[in-house]
Amino acid sequence: IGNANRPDYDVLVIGAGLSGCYALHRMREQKLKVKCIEAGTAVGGTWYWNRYPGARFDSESYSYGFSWDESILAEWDWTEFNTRIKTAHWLEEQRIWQLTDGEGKTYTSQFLITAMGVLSNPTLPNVPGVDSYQGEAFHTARWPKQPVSFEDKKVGIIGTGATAIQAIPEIAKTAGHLTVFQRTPNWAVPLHNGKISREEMEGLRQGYPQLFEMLDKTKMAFMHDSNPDSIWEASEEEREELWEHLYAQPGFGMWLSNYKEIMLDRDANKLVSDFVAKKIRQRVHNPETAETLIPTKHGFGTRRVPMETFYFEAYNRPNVRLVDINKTPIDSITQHGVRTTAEEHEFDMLIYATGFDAVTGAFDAIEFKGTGSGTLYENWSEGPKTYLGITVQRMPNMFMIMGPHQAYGNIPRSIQFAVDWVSNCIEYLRANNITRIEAREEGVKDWTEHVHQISEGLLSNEVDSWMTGVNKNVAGKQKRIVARYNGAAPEFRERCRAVADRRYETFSLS
Ligand code: NA7
Repeated sequence: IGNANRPDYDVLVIGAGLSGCYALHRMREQKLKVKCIEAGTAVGGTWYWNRYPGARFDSESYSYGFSWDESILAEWDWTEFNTRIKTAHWLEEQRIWQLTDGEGKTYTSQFLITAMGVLSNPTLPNVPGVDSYQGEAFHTARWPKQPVSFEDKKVGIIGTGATAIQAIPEIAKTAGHLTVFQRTPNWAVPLHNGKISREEMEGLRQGYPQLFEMLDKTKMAFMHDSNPDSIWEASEEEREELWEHLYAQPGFGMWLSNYKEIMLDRDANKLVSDFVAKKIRQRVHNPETAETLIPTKHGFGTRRVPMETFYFEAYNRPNVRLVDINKTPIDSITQHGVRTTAEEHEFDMLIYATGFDAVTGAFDAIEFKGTGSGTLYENWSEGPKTYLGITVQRMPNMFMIMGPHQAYGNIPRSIQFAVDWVSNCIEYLRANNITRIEAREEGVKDWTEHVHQISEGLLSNEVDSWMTGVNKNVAGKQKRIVARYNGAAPEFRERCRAVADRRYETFSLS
């Protein structure tokens, strides 16, 4: 452990996605000795791993970004990649973090920043035989770098979440045949993305300051703000008019700018769900297929709304077939394809769009040990407990970027705030010779209660999805939790800023 208990680094950052890159940039600005460790062979995180056909932002690209200078990315030499951290242990006596990678190499630092992403641990379906399939097989989040051809191939895809909904129309364009295995249909609405002309781009460039200022004020940090209007004060015509308008908007408008009751009131939610169901029926020619694509067990917006580009029209193609695996469940994956209770499907290629062990999954994959007994995994067995979504009791000097209980929404905007907050905190600690910071028990209790309290009444709490921490493929992830901060992003930021303004006195500092 270096000389005289001096750690190798001031700061270690796990992950070189958007969070890690910005954290690295900020730490270097502060002249700290920092190392960023990444499991992939290049930077990018989510955007490095998810290179499946059709992968794109589900929002206005120009709003989904950082507002700091990106020149760092052009000049920095990335060397230490392909390294997956296995353990992270706090050594109390020396006040340092010691990390070990898959090869047994250790790294030490005074501070640890986790920048591991919200959706970074892909999961395969828990059906027998996944290993026995002999054809080409890919998880969408582990898509190969070399081009993949679907030409004349019989392709199967399992899953109909946001990823599959982007990929299916693209794959269907060239595949010989595509079979989609659907367990839960989703309430997808049109993305309406299009090319940005030179003139438009010029206008956007001029307007960046105003754009970022506006994004700082909206509830989820997107361009679509919440709508104060009540559905019960609107006539049927007015409702239809608003919904037609939102359905024709790019981005998350239909979800985020809808009537204020739709995420809380079952009757209100039913009305908007009926509207979206009507659209699906209009767009899908085969009435039976249309009904199979309409969710019946959860209402519109109660899961992350997938944004689609001619997704429903893909089912009008003669080369696309939808299989409802509620009716005919998957028995097993075989050498040649997928066996359901009704038939054996043979494929040249099998695609798993089966999602992630989200939010806490990246933490579970590393043995985090702080002070006291037990690992972080054990201490979060009943759901995460955090202070501000950034720190954890008994994990001194550790900061989480996009950890549980943080405001997500427009993720790059949220990352930028969290990294700035953490950087400012580290700067303050160093300037004041504080070598140890830890969340206090009461702080964690109050924050966790606050996070639970602001989530009360949301219809999304009653639905299984990654947003409620459920992944049926992962042992111990069957129970719903409050995984993220469900309040408004400006309120989240205000609460974090207040703690900084009070010189972090709500932490224990020494
Ligand atoms: P999601 O949204 O978690 O979707 C995963 C899909 O895979 C979903 O349709 C699942 O059905 C399905 N799935 C998972 N396991 C199985 C098994 N065992 N059998 C059949 N079907 C299965 O992940 P995505 O990658 O699409 O999107 C993740 C987020 O990335 C998204 O919300 C955006 O924020 C970006 P289920 O719904 O569980 O019945």
